[in-house]
Order: sequence, then structure tokens, then C-alpha cells
Amino acid sequence: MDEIPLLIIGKTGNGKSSLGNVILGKAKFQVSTSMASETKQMSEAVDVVNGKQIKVTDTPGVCDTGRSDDGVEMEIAKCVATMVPGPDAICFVIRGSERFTKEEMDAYENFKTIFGQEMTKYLILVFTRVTQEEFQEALQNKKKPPPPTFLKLLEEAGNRFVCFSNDLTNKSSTEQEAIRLLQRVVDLKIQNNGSYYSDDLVKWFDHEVTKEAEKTGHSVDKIKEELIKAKNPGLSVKGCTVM
Ligand SMILES: Nc1nc2c(ncn2[C@@H]2O[C@H](COP(=O)(O)OP(=O)(O)OP(=O)(O)O)[C@@H](O)[C@H]2O)c(=O)[nH]1
Ligand SMILES: [Mg+2]
Repeated sequence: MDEIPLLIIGKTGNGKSSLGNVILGKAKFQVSTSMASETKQMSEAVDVVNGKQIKVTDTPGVCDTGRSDDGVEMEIAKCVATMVPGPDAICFVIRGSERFTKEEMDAYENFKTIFGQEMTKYLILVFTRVTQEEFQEALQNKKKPPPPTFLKLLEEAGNRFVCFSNDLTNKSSTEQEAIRLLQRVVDLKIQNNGSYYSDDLVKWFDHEVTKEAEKTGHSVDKIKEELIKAKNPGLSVKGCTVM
């Protein structure tokens, strides 16, 4: 059975781990019960959903530091660069119930800096805490139109989005939403001729490895090994709070 790998990224507390659980229909990822950031390291879970094997990679939340050079995004990128095959879709999780902020856009731009423009071909926006109807209404609200940055993001994502409603305890509605998301992923894979995300990142990974090898005199293999080993120990997330 072909596996469908999905990567979930986004700001702290936006509902990434919850989304992973909803997709797989099981509590595989630890969900935050406090204001503190919960997920500290990348983790994967696999299950069969609707006859399809789905592999979800959950990631730590990024903060609003506005930095892209040495943040959590970079740690996530290192791990993704070693993922074989790369993800079929990158789910960027946003709180749909709240005003779209500059911080949210900065988080996206930081990811794009590292993952490259290619990321947008695999991007699906996931709005949590909002129904599809509420979201459509907000999009068409003439009195309070969505900010231009938001429209730009939507356009870059090829208008691919799904909403995950307010009530995570309503299993039948979350199941429907998960099916809708998986259908988007299947459509996207067809649109991308079966390719998966990786090119830019793998190129970056090779570049980093070569640079490091020249600097330290260590072998390329050794450095790759270290980068891959770095995949497992906990990533350090500097005391982010959920806003
Ligand atoms: N009502 C509602 N609550 C949600 C939804 N998604 C997430 N939550 C709640 O938001 C809180 C944070 O959810 P998590 O899934 O842990 O968020 P996260 O993005 O994984 O957080 P970090 O791992 O800290 O980055 C939890 O209390 C969830 O129950 C949603 O769609 N609707
Ligand atoms: Mg989490």
C-alpha cells in the first residue's frame, strides 16, 4: 500500500497535534492542555485511514521571534531534509477563529525562506476552530475584508484550504473534515504528477553539509550522520507561549 506522508507545521498552539490526531482518528500526539507549548520534538505516527496508509509528522510550534536563521524552523528543516520520501503535502496550521496577524505571516515567510518557494506547490492551509461556512463568510465580508497579506498567502497556497471546526469532540464532523483534507492531498498529488516535496531542501541540506565539511575537515558522511542524529533528541523550543 502506498503511504501518504503529511507534514504539519505552524505557530505554537494553533492545533497541529490535534490535527494529526483528527487525521489519524486516534490520540497519537500529545495535545496541549495549558498555555505552554506542548510539542518539543518532531514525531511521526502511521495509521490506515479509509484504506489509505497515512504517515503524519507533527512538529514543534514556531514562535514569533521573526528569525529564520537559527530557529525551530531550521531544526524542522533539517529533519525534513532527511525524510525519504518527502511529504506529499505540507499542512500549515492557522487559527481560523482569530484575526490573521503579522506574526502568522512572518512564521509562514520564515518557513518559505528555508523550505524554498517549492514549498508552496505542496501547501495546504488548515484553519482550526472555524467551520467552512464561517470561514467563507469571513472571506466575503465587505465591511471587514481579510488583510492583503492573508489573501497573498491564500493565493500562494493555490487557494487550497480546509477548516477544522470548533468542536473537536464531535467525531462525525471531524471525520468529515479529515476526509476532506485527505481528498485535497490526493488531488494535490495528482496535480503535482505524483511528486513529493524535497528538492530545494535536499539541495540546501547538501550545501550545508559540504560547507560544514570544508569548515571542520570532517567527512561528509560523518556530518550527515550528525544531522540525522540531531533528528531524535528533543528540539529546544524557547519558552513560547500561546497567544
Ligand atoms: N475548539 C478547538 N480547539 C482546538 C482546535 N485545534 C486545537 N484546539 C485546542 O487548542 C489547544 C492546542 O492544541 P494543540 O493541538 O496542542 O496545538 P499545537 O499546535 O500542537 O501546539 P504546540 O505543540 O504547543 O505547538 C488544545 O487545547 C486543543 O484542544 C480546533 O480546531 N478547535
Ligand atoms: Mg503540538
